[in-house]
Amino acid sequence: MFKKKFRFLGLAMVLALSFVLAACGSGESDGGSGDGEGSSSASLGEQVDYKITGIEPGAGIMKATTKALEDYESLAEWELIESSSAAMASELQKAIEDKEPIVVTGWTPHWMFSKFDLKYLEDPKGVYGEAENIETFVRKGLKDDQPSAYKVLDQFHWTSEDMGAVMVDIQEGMKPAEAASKWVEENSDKVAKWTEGADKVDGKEISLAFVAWDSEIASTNVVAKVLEGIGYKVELVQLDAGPMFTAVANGDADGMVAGWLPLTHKDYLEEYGDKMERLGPNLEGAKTGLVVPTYVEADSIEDLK
Ligand code: PBE
Repeated sequence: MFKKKFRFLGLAMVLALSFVLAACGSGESDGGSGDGEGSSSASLGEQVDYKITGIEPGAGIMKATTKALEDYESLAEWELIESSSAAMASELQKAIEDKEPIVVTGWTPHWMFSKFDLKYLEDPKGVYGEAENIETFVRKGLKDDQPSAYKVLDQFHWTSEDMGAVMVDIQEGMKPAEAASKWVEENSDKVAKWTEGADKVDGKEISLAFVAWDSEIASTNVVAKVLEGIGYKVELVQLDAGPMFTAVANGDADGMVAGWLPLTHKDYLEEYGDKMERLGPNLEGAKTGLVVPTYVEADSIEDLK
C-alpha cells in the first residue's frame, strides 16, 4: 500500500518536474538565436567540448596524448576520448563535411592526409617525439624453423608513399587483400628484393599479428601476399597493441611489422623486447601527433584553449 502511494507521488513529481523543465526549455530557446551568434566567437575548446577524439586505448599515441594532457597547460581542461581508428576517421570526415572544428590523434602514413586538408599541431614540448620508424619483429627461433619467411620479413622495407598507395585503395573500397595484391603486382621490382634468397616453400603455415590501424592493415596484408607468393599459408591475427607484442614474445604469432619506435611503442619494447627478435625498420619517417583540419585556427598544441 505504502509503496503504491510513494510510486504515485514519484510519478506526480516527475510530471511536475517535466513541466518545469519544458517551461525552462522554451524560455531558453527564445534566447537561442543570441546563443548561436555567440558560438562563432566561442573558443576552440568550447566548440569541441574540450575533447580530443582518440583511437584504441592500447595505442602509443593514446599514451603520448595522455602525457600531452599533463604537460601542456593549454590542455588542462581537455580530455581524451577513447574510440577506434575507424570511428576517429569517420568523425573527422563528418566534421570536415560540416566544416566543424575537431582535434584528433593522427599519424602518418595515413590516407586521411591525402583525402583531407589537415595539419599537425606543433608540439614544442616534444611529447610525440621526432620522426618515428616502423619496425619488424619476429618470434625467437623463426630464423631456424622458417628461414624463408624470416628472410622476407627481414628484407621487407618500403616507403610512406608505398604504404600510402595501399591505404588509399583500401579507403576507397578495395578489400585489404585485393589492394595488397594490386600493389605487389605493380611493384614487382621492390618485392623481388624482399624475396631475394628466400627459397619457395610448399604450404607452410605462418601467422602475422597486427592491430586494425589503417597503416598496419596495409603493411601486414602486403607482407602476407608476398609470403603467399613464395608458397606460405598465412594467417593474419588481429589483436590490440599489447596482445600483439605478447603474441610475438610468446611465440603465439610468428611475427609483426607494426612496431613504432623509438617512442610510440617504447613501453612495449621495454617489456617484451628481449623476448623477441628485432629486425629493424621497414619504413622510415613515420609521425604521430594531434591533427586538425587546416581551417581550424590553431597551429600549436599551445593554441588549444
Ligand atoms: N598508431 C598507428 C599506432 C601505431 C600505428 C600511430 C595509431 C600507435 O599509436 O600505437
